[in-house]
Amino acid sequence: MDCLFCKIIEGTIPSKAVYSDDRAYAFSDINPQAPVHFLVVPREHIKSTAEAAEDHAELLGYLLLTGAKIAREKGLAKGYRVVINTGPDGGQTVDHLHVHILGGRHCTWPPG
Ligand code: DGP
Repeated sequence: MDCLFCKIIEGTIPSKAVYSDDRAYAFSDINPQAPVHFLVVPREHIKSTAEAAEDHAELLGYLLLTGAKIAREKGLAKGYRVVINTGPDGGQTVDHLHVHILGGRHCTWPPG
C-alpha cells in the first residue's frame, strides 16, 4: 500500500520517534506548528475517523490516551491541543488516521 505513514511506521521512511508499541507509533511532525508537535498513529492502516469501524473504538481511545501519556511525559501540564483532521474539508493531507498533539504555547480558538 502506498501510504506515507505506513512507510514511516515500518521504518522505510525515517522519522523521529517519540513512542512505539504494538498498536501505536508516535513521531515528531515534520512541519511543527507549536514547540511540541507530534503525531500519534495506529499501526493498522485506517484512512481516517470517517472510515473507522465499530471495532476500532478501543483503538481510537487508545490513541488519545497514548497522546495524553506522551504529553504528560513532555511536561505539557498547562495543556495542549488535540486535532484529528478528517477528509479534504477537514484539512487532512495524509490518508492514514493521525492524532496531532500540539503544546508548549497558548492555542487560540477558533482554529480557522
Ligand atoms: P494533516 O494535515 O492532518 O493530514 O497532517 C499531516 C501532518 O503530517 C502534517 O502536519 C505534516 C506531517 N507530515 C507530512 N509528511 C511527513 C513526513 O514525511 N514526516 C513527518 N514526520 N511528518 C510528516
